[in-house]
This record gives sequence, structure tokens and C-alpha cells, in this order.
Amino acid sequence: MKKLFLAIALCCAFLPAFSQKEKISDKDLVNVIYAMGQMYPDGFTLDLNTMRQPTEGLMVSYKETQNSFDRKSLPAVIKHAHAHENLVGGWYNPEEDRYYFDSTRCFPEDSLAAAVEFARQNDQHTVYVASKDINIWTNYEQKDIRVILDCDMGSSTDDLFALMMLYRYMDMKRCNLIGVIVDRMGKANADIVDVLNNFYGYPDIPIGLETQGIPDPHVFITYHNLPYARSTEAVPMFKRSVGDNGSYMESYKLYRKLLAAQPDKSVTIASIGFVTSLARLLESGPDEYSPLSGVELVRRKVKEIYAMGGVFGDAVEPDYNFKAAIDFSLKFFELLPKEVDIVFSPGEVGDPLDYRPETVIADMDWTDLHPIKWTYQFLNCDTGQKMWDPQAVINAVEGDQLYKLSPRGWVTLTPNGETLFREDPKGNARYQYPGDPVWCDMVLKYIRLMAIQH
Ligand SMILES: [Ca+2]
Repeated sequence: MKKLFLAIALCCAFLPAFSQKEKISDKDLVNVIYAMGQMYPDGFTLDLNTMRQPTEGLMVSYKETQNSFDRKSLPAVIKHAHAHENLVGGWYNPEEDRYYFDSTRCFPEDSLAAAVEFARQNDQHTVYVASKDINIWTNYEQKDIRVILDCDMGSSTDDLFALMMLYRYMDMKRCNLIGVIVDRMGKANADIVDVLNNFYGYPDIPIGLETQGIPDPHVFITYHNLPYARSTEAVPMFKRSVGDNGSYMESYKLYRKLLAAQPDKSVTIASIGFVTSLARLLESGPDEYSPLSGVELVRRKVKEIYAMGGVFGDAVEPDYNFKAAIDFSLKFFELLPKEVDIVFSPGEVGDPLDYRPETVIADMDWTDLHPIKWTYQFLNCDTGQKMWDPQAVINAVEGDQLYKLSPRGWVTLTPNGETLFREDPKGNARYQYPGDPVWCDMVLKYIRLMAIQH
């Protein structure tokens, strides 16, 4: 407590001095910064120009000052900060009983890809997001993750955010989205993906469309008119690569084409809609793309599947995604090779992640024209929509670091759409456990951070 008072006294003493534009000596800065380290053991950033903690910005430490600890290191840290951005950060490491200090660079919060790249170049493990008080891990292994997204675009809006996450991961060079499958029939639903591909700067990502799926599944939010939105001067609002008269490949054929061209065991599928196209892929025979059957193609090329769906634990009730297309779902569970890992993301994992419509619109105030914002401005999205689908995508790219998964086992699907889990160390299936409130808050902030990138 004595230390705390000391720190407050020092900080208060220097703020008026700053307002009078008197220069604070570096010796006094050492005392202030060291005191702040004691006040904020979890970490702080101090702007030496204003003597205040920035409330916004992506903070990354410079490599040159990374092994600076305790009071003796501060003169060099301050010198580096003066020569760069006049930002100093610090935190207390209880295991070593040491205060670490560093000179910090601040990026705008909409520049995550640049901040992450700088952090990696500077051997830093995290980017700190000042406005959200979260850390983004940056010391991930740069894996060659090739993702196919299989979505039911055009109903719930969480598909939009899942796809958005993948573009942002592409910006950070964390994955390669090699194709998008739309398993909800209707060209408009594929046109939505075409709009998003163009909006996010990836106009050439191939899109496949299901044509033999389930007829007229329920539509929760009718945003299928999004691709055809026009300004008051009748000019199309959103760019598309595939025009009104263009067409899309049959979805299971695109799966076959993409898989055939990839190295063995290299493809991750994020399935966030029905499994109609996956079932048709598994039932397919040799064609112009591969002499292999669909089952063999999946066995050989697919590394893992992350699937939004399943109900586990004490509850035994049908899952929406599997129940809605039950014949296809039963076929999928029957034919999926046992060597292919599958991680289920039950609805209860995304349930607490409530990205409110007004918050979505506010987060996208950086542009007038945004396909997701358009959806939220012109349609009622306050329908109990939660961030379910992004959980499969985030897990697919981030790996298991962010998620707590069940032990291995086997999952069988009943004709009623219930998913039954039987634990077995040799099993190919695991499922995500719901996170605690702190985890849910962090992941929602992460999704929101991706929404403001541009
Ligand atoms: Ca979905």
C-alpha cells in the first residue's frame, strides 16, 4: 500500500509539470515509471508526451529493449523511447520477481496485421489491445493451414462473421482459404460470398454451390438480397466477380477439384452449415479431377474437420445443423473415414457471445459501405443471433490453444439428429467445452477487433 501511495504521489506531482510544458528529467521519469510498474503489475503503457496511459492502440514492444528489467534498465529504455515513440510499457513477472520494462510502438487498432507482423519481427509474444484490455498471441507457429469453409450463407449472420475471420487470418498470413462451399441452395447465397470475397480483397477464392441439398430450409435472417443492393442512383453497391449471369461450380465437384490439387493430409474443413455437400462428396466416384472415390479423397487429403454442431454432455437433444438435413447428415457420419479428426463446436460454446446489432454497426462505422453492416442496418438481426460459427473457424486456425476440448471418442448420429459421444482414446472426435465468462468476453472482443480492421 505504501508503494501505491508513492506511485500516485509521483504521478500527480508530474502531471501539472507536464501541463506547464516543463521537461521532466529522465531521472524523474525513472522514478515515475518504476512506480507505475508497482501500481500496475499486470502491465501498463505510459505515453511520455502526456504522462498518461493510452486508452487506444495496439501496443508492441521493441526487440531492442526486451530484456530490460528492474530500475537499472530504465535509463536505456527511456532513451530508446525518446528516440522512437515516447511510449514505455512494463509488467511484473512474479516467477522471477522482476519488473520488465520496454520501449513500445503503438499501431492504430485497425492495423492488426501490421502490428502482428512487427511483433513477430521483434520476437514479441503478444500484441496488447489497449481499448479492449486483451492480448493477441503472436508467437504462433506459421503453419501451412489450407482451409475450405463450408457454410450455409444466407440465413444466420454468424456465417458472415466466420468468413470475415478467415479473411482477417489471411491478412495476418495465418491461413490460406482455398475455397468456400455454400451448402444452402440458391445462387443468391453464393453471390453473398462473392460480395464478401471482393469486399475483403480476395476476389479469386473459388465458390461452390449446392444444387441437390435440402429444399427450403428455414431462413432466420433474409439477407439474400445483399448482393443486389443498389444506391439511390441504381448503381450496384457491392462489387462481384461472378456477375448476374455467371454460375458456380457444383459444390461437391469443387470439393473434389480443390482436394485433388492439395498435398496429402493438408486440408482443414470448417463446416458451419449443413453437411449436404460433404455427404455428396463422400458419395462421389472418380471424375475428371481425381481417380479416387470421395471417401478415399477425403481420407487422403483432409487433415481435420471443425464442425459447428452437436449437443453433448448431459443433454440429449437434436442439433439444428444435423437435424435439418438429417439424411445427408447420417450419410456423412457413416462415410467419414475414421482416420480424419473431427472437432465439434456445440451451440452452447457460442451462446454467451452476443455481438449486439448496435455494436456491430458501431464497430463498422469506419465505412459507409460494408456488406455486414448493410445487413444489420436494413434487416432485423436482433433475433437471438450469437457468434456460433466463428468458434469452428477460430479453432481451425488457432489450433487448440484457445479452446478446451473433450477427450477423444467417437460420435454417432441418431436418426433424430442427436449426437452420441463415446469416449475412446483412439476415437477421431472431440468437442469444445464452453468457456467461462472471462474467456467468452475475450473471444467476443477478438471477433470485434477483426470487425474494425481495414
Ligand atoms: Ca451457419
